[in-house]
Amino acid sequence: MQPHPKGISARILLTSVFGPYAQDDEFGSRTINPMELYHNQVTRAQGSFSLRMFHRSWGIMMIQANISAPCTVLDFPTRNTFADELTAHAYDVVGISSIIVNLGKVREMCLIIRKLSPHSTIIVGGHVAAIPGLKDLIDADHIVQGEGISWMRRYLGEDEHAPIHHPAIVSGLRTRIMGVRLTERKGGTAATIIPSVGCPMGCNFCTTSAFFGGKGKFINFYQTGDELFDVMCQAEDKLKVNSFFMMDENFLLHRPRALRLLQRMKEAGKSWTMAVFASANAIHKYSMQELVELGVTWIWMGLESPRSSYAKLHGADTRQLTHELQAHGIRVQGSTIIGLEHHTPNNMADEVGHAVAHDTDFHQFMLYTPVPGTPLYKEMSDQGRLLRDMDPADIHGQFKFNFRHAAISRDDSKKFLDWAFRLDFERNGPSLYRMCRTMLQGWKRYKNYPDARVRERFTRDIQKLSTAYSGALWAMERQFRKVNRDVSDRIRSLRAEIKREFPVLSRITAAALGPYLLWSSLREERRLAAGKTYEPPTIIQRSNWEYSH
Ligand code: B12
Ligand code: SF4
Repeated sequence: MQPHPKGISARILLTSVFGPYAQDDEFGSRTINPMELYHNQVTRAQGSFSLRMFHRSWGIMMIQANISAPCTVLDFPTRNTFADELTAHAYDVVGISSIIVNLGKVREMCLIIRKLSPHSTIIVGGHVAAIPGLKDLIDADHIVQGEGISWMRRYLGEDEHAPIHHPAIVSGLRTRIMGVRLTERKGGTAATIIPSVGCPMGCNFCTTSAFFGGKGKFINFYQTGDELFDVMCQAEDKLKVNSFFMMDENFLLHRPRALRLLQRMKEAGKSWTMAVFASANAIHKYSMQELVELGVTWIWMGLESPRSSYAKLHGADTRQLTHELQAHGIRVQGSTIIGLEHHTPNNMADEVGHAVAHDTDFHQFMLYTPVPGTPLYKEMSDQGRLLRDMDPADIHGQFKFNFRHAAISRDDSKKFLDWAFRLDFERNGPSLYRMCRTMLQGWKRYKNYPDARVRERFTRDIQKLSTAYSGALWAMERQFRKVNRDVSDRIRSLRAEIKREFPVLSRITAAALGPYLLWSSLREERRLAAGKTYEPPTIIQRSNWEYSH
């Protein structure tokens, strides 16, 4: 790669792909593939109880924060705002960030750039770069595979090994649940921290692991607990937060770093909380006390199947582990793959039943999906089992298989997937209820804990439970009577337990807020039935800009 002749004087536009996203169109948007984490792949069958929120495009935010050139990040543009931005400023470089599903949009954006800003150099990065032969499918000048900060620094003639500066990132925006959009106040939403990219476990289907080096490899932005502590202090200061979404594929795998972070938190009296991704084998490296003191409140954990052979599950009874974590107030988000090699129409009921029996707080189901760059993709390709002529826009794990499964048809793959979501919802109830149940367990266990940091964070949680969440539970109990009487009864007994702990407050808020939330969630059900979808707002952020004119 030849560095850009203008170096850090080059004017850079970094953009995500254009929306709207949650609708079917010729560029690859799909109604079932909205730009939302929970509603896309976790709570999507939960109707008005689904947790709705958007997440910024962190990859380009990280790149922007680590280059000295004048740079604009354009997040969630429409085709028009993208065209306007291109023509309003003479960009030397336009970088597009995309994943594989959005290939059609990248192709279109390259065409738009060539037309409206012909002198711009086009760089395409993110997971889309793993598509074999991509350079022949789009009109770009550079296709960047893997880590982009160091690439962009090299391209602009900067020191690629300089320390990584972490931007202040609010983890989610425009959160909605039960038909109500939550107010966005400073400090109200967790900060996202990205300690590393990739995962050394190298599960055969895992695209993030493969993209950043595969088995045994990953890229650490922050090696030590001390560095991480400093980054978190900065976010705490700028965003006034005490909760963090640790965007690291396997945060707990790096035990010395996590324990050093804990030590620093203790010394500084930080009552922080953390949502983390971790594999079962990594969680087992910690005692419950360590996790609780570290502030872990939410763990995203792969459950796959008791019969799968993934190293990350070795020695793990994931059901027992889930219940133990919940008993310590840690919300568990399980993740289960539908369509593993050993799955058949005959054993799917047992396999999904096993997943649902975990009774996690949240549960993601995802189709087994060979994606370019992964060992699974190579294996399927070598065996001639990949389906030809599939639109990449439909390969996102929430539609149908993109390969020939030994025992399950393509159409049935979707039926099993949809059924898994439904069963989890009907048997276990809304995730919001399950989360409340775990929070109460945590509070009861830790309200008198000797470490004040821990008591403080459980108190913060319980304040929500004794107020707003009490109203939500009141409404859920009523609304769920039609779906599953047993779940409705369980919600009622949770409410009774909360009332015993907070007799006055919970009663008042349930009475004041409950009927409103019942009404708003029924209204939301009607809107959803009429096809209502949600889109993220377009966001523009400029850096080093004053020097660029
Ligand atoms: C946050 C997130 C989302 C957000 C979207 C945020 C957004 N604004 O786009 C939400 C929740 C909405 C989402 C949705 C989906 N996602 Co998603 N998502 C992630 C997640 C968890 C984190 C992404 C992230 O910020 N990582 C940290 C940053 C630093 O890494 P990065 O983005 O890869 O960026 C680095 C490099 O890729 C590169 N780079 C990135 N962009 C650019 C641009 C340029 C110019 C250059 C030079 C370099 C470069 O440099 C960056 C720094 O090193 C990843 C998993 C993961 N751990 O990465 C999945 C992931 C990206 N999502 C994925 C998928 C499949 C989806 C969905 C289809 C849902 C699904 N069924 O799984 C939908 C698609 C929605 C849509 N309509 O587009 C896959 C992509 C697979 C693939 N090979 O394409 C991933 C990898 C998860 C996985 N393991 O399967 N997602
Ligand atoms: S443990 Fe999770 S993040 Fe790591 S390789 Fe396996 S699936 Fe990917």
